Amino acid sequence: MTSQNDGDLELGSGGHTLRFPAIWLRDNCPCAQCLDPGSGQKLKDITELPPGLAVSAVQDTGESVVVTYAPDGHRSAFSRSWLAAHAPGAGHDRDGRTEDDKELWRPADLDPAAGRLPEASWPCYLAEPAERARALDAVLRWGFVLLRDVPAEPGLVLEVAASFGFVRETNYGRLFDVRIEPRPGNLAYTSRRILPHTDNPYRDPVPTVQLLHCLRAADDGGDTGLVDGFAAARELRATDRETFDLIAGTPVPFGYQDKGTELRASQPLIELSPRGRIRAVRFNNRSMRPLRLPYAQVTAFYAAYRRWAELLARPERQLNLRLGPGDCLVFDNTRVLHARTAFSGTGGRHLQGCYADLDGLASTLAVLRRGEIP
Ligand code: OGA
Ligand code: NM2
Ligand code: ZN
Ligand code: ZN
Repeated sequence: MTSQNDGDLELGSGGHTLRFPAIWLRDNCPCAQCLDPGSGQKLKDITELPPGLAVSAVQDTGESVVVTYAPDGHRSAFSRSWLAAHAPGAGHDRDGRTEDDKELWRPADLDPAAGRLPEASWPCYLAEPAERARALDAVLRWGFVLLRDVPAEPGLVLEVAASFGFVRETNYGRLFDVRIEPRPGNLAYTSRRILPHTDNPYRDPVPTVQLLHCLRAADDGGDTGLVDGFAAARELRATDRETFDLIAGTPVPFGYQDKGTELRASQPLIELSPRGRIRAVRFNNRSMRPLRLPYAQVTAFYAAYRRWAELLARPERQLNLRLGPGDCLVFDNTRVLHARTAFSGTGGRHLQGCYADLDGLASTLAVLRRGEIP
């Protein structure tokens, strides 16, 4: 059943009524005057559409719905299935990046012994599109995937990044070597313990994907820990709303500098979407800069920061792994925090890392899925 109601279109679909405002229909008109047939891109700017549009007539042929508008008599032919799939409605405007589209976890949920660790073998990943889709889906859903059997050769990490997206080059290079350096410009390049953190909060936008590929492991230590920052943030919201609100509402300055670099960015440690949902975490004590909050707010912020840090550092939140040569971790740097234990100088521990982005990863996954039967 279709009808014109108060200048809008009403369409019966699966037992309920979908309602389409005239301006919405017109902005999405698929005719060749409104949409470039080659690129599918819009030709008309919002200011070129007549104000006060209304649906003046509707012709329903079952498969398609033809709408005529007042005041100019323009006509749009929509397929019924397109209208049903794209109808405006509450909750359909999610971007896939918030807690609403993730599986939040604790280590017990990902027990390797029970085969629940998100992992894939690199040769299978290369050979099988379905395996590639499963691995990339794991990064979006669980926040990481552990790729096994990536040859422990320098530069391979860039091939892994190129398999799903584009390397984000930074001041650290296209790739960076994580190993002990004589004059380290970053604690990464020492054998020290590094607590759970996200990388590069001093950048805006931050790299949303990080890769770490193990070429050589330490004789002792250098174990990896992963923490689901969204799961921790949800717990903070549920148990201590005041702290959560303070953390989500206070921009924190981060910085990094060396001879050729001076980076600064200021963002809250928990970032919310416009709808107030958890969308990103940033956490990196090493690179926090002096807070410039009003005096009266500083002490309260530090108390909240301590509570948030304690929650993130709880052992029961941390998934412990030991990367061996050939293991490559691909993770969501806006969600999953990573840590390493201190390590011995013997063994020549050497990781190579690089950055990339989630939008490219999601695009590669969507294209892979075009081939699948829905
Ligand atoms: C880092 C880091 C991980 C590791 O340097 O930021 O997280 O395992 N390193 O050395
Ligand atoms: N490195 C490993 O974000 C950070 O400063 C963490 C990043 C140096 C590229 C370390
Ligand atoms: Zn049109
Ligand atoms: Zn790091």
